[in-house]
Amino acid sequence: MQNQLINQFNEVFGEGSNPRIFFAPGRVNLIGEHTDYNGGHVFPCALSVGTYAVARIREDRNLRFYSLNFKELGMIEIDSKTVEYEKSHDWVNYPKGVIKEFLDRGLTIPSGLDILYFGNIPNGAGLSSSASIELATAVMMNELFSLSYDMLELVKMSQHAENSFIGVSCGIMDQFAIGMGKMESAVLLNCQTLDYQYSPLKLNDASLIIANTNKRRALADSKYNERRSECERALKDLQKELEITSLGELSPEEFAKHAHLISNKTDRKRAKHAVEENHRTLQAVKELGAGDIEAFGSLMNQSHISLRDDYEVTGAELDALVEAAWDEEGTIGSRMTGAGFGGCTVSIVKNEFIDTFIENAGKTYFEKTGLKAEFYVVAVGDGARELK
Ligand code: NG1
Ligand code: MG
Repeated sequence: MQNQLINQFNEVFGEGSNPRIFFAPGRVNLIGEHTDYNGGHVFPCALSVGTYAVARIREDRNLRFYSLNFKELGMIEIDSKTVEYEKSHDWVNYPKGVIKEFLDRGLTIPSGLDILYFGNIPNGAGLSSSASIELATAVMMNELFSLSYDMLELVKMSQHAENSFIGVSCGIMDQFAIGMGKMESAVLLNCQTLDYQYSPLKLNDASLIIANTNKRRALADSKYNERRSECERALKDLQKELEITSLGELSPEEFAKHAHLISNKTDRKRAKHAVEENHRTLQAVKELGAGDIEAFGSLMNQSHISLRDDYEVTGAELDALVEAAWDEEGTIGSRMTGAGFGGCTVSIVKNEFIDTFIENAGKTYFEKTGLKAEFYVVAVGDGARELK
């Protein structure tokens, strides 16, 4: 893979000194959905697929970008002193946003760069290809210009780039999982304090399977912001009597006691999900630690039901694929992952049933929706880094 990327780099940018290769994974969230921006916990892991950024220093001060995934856009060249958002630059806005973060922290780019990107994460599926591009760029800048920011700082810079440059008000989960991920582990992150702890993903004789509904998440952006506002309103109502700064601080019991303070019925349901999902996430990590995979799986199922009925972010396709998974022998748990409305599900399936799971769940899903699902047996990888 690395040699192939170098050859392709040389084809695009011309021969010269060997470029350096940086990699950032995609991520999948196992449980803790729509909790990050509510000050709750999430439990994602980094994947072995991700984004490669292959880069070489130039003699002038220009930045040249090229993606093997978007060849039709061709090469985009900008002056490193003027890094601005441009709609027509499409995917290049992600690396630009991150580079801008470095400039805003006082970096004068000492030399230009040629950068070739290649990603093997399915696009628009909720596996965070965008955060992956951001972290690959952040690590590249940090290493090439010997800037010595620590990974947590690069994570925050990438999230800030997505918020302010791209304009998506995402929580910190994606960038954190991608920057801080660890081989064979998932990470429990408190999104309010940024305290975190790794948990070995010991699934015994079972594996994680991601299934892409192949329903693009068209509505996700607007609904995402709508859910955020609903939760903010619910929090404001609760704050009339409770001294809290986020929904993540409440136990389900405390919430039940004070839920009547939330005047709007819909807001109440959204907040209920956020509080209970946060609690489920903590419980799930405990069960995993104790080796009770079945209990972990059952909490994944409950998470899906709550996202379907209370948070209302699943949609026909995600529901069909999860229900198909629930019906299969060997399924320990299954739920939607990411923002919802389309994208992927994540399941835990006993190894001996993986083949029949893929065949049968795929068939049932197709019969219900007319869409073909794609399945990936997950390899959990390390966080963003230079490949040497
Ligand atoms: P996805 O759908 O995987 O991009 C989004 C948010 C996360 C989190 C989840 C819901 C972005 C970039 N990411 O994830 O921060 O809020 O939804 O748990 O919007
Ligand atoms: Mg994204």
